[in-house]
Amino acid sequence: MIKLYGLRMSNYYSLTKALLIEKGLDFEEVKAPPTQKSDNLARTPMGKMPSIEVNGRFMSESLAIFNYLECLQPEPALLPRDAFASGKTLELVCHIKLDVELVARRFLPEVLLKTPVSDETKNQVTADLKKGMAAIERIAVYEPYIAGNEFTIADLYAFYCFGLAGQMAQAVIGVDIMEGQPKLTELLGRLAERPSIARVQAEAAS
Ligand SMILES: N[C@@H](CCC(=O)N[C@@H](CS)C(=O)NCC(=O)O)C(=O)O
Repeated sequence: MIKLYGLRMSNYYSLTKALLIEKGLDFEEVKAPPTQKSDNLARTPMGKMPSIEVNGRFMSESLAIFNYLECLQPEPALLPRDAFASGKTLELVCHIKLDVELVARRFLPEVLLKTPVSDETKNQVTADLKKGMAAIERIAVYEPYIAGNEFTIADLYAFYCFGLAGQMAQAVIGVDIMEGQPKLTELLGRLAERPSIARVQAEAAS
């Protein structure tokens, strides 16, 4: 059985758990905080969460784990069959991860540890977030899912990345990244009701 390492408070752990549920795969959750201890580094070379263990072998990075699970359990498919549409779906994932979530993550020290970030960081993150959100608006489809007419891995990244980025931007700079994004707001509300995501949220709160 697949073991999922990490903590339920993590957005990427939650995403990977929702993915395992979507794929209908059996898995076991193992509590493992992000540390630089050797046992954790053996599972995940940057010490981050999540990671998985399969028959004594380890893998980190949610997108790599997604690729593995998609090959292991092709149905239900979380990428479109059409080659170009599949690439476009992963293009969206990259922009959500790199140009929104990772940008807003620079506010984490202030939000989690109460260590204020500098005004320079605030200004840079404000500008970069605006650019990232505009980039996504240019390529998001919303018909009715973010990459087209099927639920895909990009919807999971949208749910778990925009949620965290939005909370951090609101807390540190008072910016609502969802302002002027009615389709994205509607999508995130709809995704919250999806059984996989609802279960992950409920279990994280318990
Ligand atoms: N690119 C990684 C990001 C994982 C990540 O940022 N995990 C956070 C928790 S959500 C973490 O472990 N942070 C602790 C650290 O950076 O040391 C993925 O997609 O899995």
